[in-house]
Amino acid sequence: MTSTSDDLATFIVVANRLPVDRVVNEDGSIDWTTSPGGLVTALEPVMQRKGGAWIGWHGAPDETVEPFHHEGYDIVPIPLSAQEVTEYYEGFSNASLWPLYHDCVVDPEFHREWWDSYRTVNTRFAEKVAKRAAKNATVWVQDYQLQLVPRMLREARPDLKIGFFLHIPFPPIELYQHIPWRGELVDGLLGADLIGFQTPGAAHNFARLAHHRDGVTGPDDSDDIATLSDGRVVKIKDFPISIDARGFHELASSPQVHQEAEEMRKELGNPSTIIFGVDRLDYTKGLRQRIRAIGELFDEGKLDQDDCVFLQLATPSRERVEEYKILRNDIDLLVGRINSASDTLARPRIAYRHTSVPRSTLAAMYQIADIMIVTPLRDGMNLVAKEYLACRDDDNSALILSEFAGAALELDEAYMVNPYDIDGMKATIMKAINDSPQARAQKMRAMREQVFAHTIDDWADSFLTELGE
Ligand code: ADQ
Repeated sequence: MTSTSDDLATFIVVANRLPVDRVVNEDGSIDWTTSPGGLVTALEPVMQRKGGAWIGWHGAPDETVEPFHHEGYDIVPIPLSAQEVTEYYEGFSNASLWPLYHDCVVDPEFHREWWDSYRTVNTRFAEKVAKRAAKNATVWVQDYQLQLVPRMLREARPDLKIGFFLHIPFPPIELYQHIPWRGELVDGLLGADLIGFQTPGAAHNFARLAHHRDGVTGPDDSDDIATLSDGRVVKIKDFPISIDARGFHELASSPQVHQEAEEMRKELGNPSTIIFGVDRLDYTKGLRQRIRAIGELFDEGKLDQDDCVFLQLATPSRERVEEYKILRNDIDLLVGRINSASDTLARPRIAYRHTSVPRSTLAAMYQIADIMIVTPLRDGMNLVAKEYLACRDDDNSALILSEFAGAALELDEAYMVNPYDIDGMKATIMKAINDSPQARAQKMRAMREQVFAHTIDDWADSFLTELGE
């Protein structure tokens, strides 16, 4: 591990979490491995290509970790106290902002001490970046946990080029106005030179809000530029995120993954149809509705359990936040109830695993998935849908996708569902299973083309070019 504590960087990514998890080996030595999750999957290849520094929390409360070098770039850990994890991270970020930005699919809670903690932690991040950034460096701030950082940084270091990208949706103004500290959050973002969103709708929602701030002119419908009272210009635009499509495809094509897929299919009893879902265990992902719909199809005999299995993988997520505990229990109960209604001992209707898996195992699961089901109630983008397409070679497969995922705009050939409409979802699942091979193939080809034509590198390049990197 090389210390990099004095190095200045010309390119910096700032995110709540570092892209690495600490692993303590049996002999007590420490290794850092790449952590799972959408944001890391998206940005790791960019960092490996560009170098520089990634500033973020290392995941252990009340601990200070020295900076180190990893896979071609510097890792700069920011400490958080246990109380800050509770208030800034689990509280304001994940129990206030996260539900509100996802259309209030559960009620957001607001507490003044959570907000104070959010501000304190954002200040710490901004101070660290201000220290590590070389003159005129480019700083790319990520996501909803750090919305105050652009403005704080602008005040400390006007020489920097500052970009901000929001990975989750941005809600309509009518919901946003509920936040007691809404003005400060918007001003925080307006400290950036460029603010990126997943979809034009999200960019438009933010632009409408910005327009209402004192001294801000524009943007109007024909314009994505806000001009502040000091004459500074802020660009507001959509940059739909994507994946390393070729990387996923190569992985999925390897003999090891093929073999793992074959063994998995056998373990599941060689059914003729495998329906597959994989998500962080999050209430925005629509798991309750999806499982209910598939359970009913089994009950009604439309899906035959001698011939069909639903494989659902859920990654543990935010396990100390109340709504996530409730969700975990609900899903356990729901799956248990559906499986216990089975009239055979042979195999369950739903093979459910609450775990994270290596990327190669995930690629094998994409390989055996005849039907991929992605049904969030609201999602910024959704990388799983794109990963599935990149991993498939044969066209005899189908993607079922929620119209409320950002990805639905680009993947409009998918079997589209409204996840709140259980009957509609059931009908679409049956259509995806029973459609002609030609109809399925035509859809798969069109969507695969889209995913290979707009990769993660294109996303990063277009954002950074717009920022003037
Ligand atoms: P997430 O909400 O985490 O991302 P998503 O875009 O689907 O959602 O990304 C999840 C990532 O985690 C995928 O790369 C997937 O392969 C991986 N993953 C999921 N379950 C796993 C498991 N059990 N084991 C291993 N890996 C697993 C947030 C936003 C999204 C946005 C991304 C990127 O909520 O809307 O698409 O950021 O901007």
